Amino acid sequence: MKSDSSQSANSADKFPILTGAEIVVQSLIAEGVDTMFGYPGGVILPFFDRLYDAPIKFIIPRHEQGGAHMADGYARASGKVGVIVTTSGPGACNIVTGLGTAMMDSIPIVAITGQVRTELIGNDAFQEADTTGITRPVTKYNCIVKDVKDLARTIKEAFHIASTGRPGPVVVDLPVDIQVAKTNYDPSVEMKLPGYRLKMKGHSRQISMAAAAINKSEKPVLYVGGGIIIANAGEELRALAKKAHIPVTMTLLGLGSYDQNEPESLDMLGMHGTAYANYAVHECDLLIAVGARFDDRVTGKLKTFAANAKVIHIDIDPASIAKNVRADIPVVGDAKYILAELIKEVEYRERKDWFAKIAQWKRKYPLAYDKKSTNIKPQYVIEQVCELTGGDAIITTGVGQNQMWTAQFYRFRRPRQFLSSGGLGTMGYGLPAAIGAQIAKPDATVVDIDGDHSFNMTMTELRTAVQYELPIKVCIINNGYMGMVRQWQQLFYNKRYSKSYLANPEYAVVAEALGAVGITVEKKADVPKAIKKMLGEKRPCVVDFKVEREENVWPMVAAGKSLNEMDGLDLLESMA
Ligand SMILES: Cc1ncc(C[n+]2csc(CCOP(=O)(O)OP(=O)(O)O)c2C)c(N)n1
Ligand SMILES: [Mg+2]
Repeated sequence: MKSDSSQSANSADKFPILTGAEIVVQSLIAEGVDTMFGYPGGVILPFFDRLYDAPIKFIIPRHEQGGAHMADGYARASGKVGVIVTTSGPGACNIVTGLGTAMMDSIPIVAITGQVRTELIGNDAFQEADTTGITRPVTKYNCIVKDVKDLARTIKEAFHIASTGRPGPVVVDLPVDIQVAKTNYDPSVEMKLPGYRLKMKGHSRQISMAAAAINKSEKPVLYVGGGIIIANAGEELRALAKKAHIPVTMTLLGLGSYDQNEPESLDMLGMHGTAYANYAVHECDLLIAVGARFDDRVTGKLKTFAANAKVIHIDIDPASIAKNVRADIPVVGDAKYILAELIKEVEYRERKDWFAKIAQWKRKYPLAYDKKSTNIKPQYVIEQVCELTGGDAIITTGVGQNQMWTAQFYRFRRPRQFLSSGGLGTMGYGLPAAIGAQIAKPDATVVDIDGDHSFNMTMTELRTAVQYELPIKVCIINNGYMGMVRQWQQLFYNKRYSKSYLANPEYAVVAEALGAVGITVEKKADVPKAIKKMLGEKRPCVVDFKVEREENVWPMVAAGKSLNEMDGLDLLESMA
């Protein structure tokens, strides 16, 4: 017997005998789960039967992928673990994209997938899929439960692994016979994870070395990622930047970790980052990376990335350190703790020349677009959404130009405000993620700023928002193109717009048919009015903005170029 061998028959007696399905329900309640997402099917029915009267809110998406993104949006907005349940085979396969999205962005999700009877596994049984095999590369951890006695412990471990260290998705594959088998349920069962060790505190000598380097630096930059948000270290980041007087640039996933209205903010860096962030990183003498992983969309050409800088790399995941860029001072541990320690040892420096130089870049190359145009500029729509929501909404996005413009033109103030698929770049993420976020934060204004083609991928979930009376808003930046693909084809494929166009439906009509409010905006003058109407709606509301079709995102560091080799700067300068 693998588990519970330490318990005598007598001590086991004091625990109630439950079915596997009941044990899962009890374990979820014990983990504090009050909301879950999922879709039923044959081999998960014993579990669904126990959910019939369980005190857990249950949201049924229209497609399991949508459910996985909802769990992800719920997790990002709340900081809690998102839970998704599916049946075997097609149900489990449908969440692979959602798991990959969460994996790349370090989002805690527990997926419970039904599986065929243990005796049938490997037989090509009806709706059998090798779920653990298929999901291994897109999960932090996965397993199949083959003995009901292991079940309570496995669920506990799943939540622990998903939510600690560098978080990520975990799949627990649950054969139908295990769901009906019975055993004693011990809620205090201990986890058995001897190989899973967390390093939270960081080495104190490394921290002191980092502080000394900061105190000595003339031209430091804080380069921060999603790790700050995951670690709930926003306040510590602010305190460090203020106390030591250091400019801060954020990755796409880091947006919200530092208030962009503060003078230290350099906004986003990287391929479509600001010129002032990219120049600052290129010229800095000390790069302090926190909870960021030097993704290629951030670094551009590795050889020349922050080439003259000493690099401090603070991350909870030792595998991320020095993976892409050398780390002169690595510090492994939790960002919240390490920043709190760093703050104690850093000193204020004026760094007059450095801040003056940055101010000059900010003046010369602000994010800009043609404000005089009579067409609806996508950037204008996003600026207006920002203004009319007071910069306070929770924003989700699709992938492509819409996502980059949102990152550029919405000014984020706090963690967990911007939810976007960064690592995997999953089109179709925006709408279901908004649904998950609205469920996590019922009182918040949640706006999905989406691309037309991204929206096309999961728009069926609009009906889910209608059914659960979630007042989410969707702003479709409708350029009629897979805009980012078209931009690359324009710039790098001689304007051969090969297969980057699809005929779209009238989204307002689709929205109305699904029970939501639909608005179409074709004139620039109608943009603010439409946004105000949208914000006042109690039902889900879709606004279809027919924007300038061939607008591009600038600046741009073409793939493989250095951060200081940005295209589009002359344009920004002329519109500044
Ligand atoms: C699921 C998926 N398939 C393909 C891509 C590749 N891709 C990246 S951006 C993009 C176009 C997105 O079009 P749209 O949603 O209309 O956004 P826009 O760039 O026009 O704002 C495509 C096809 C992707 N990121 N995700
Ligand atoms: Mg588009």
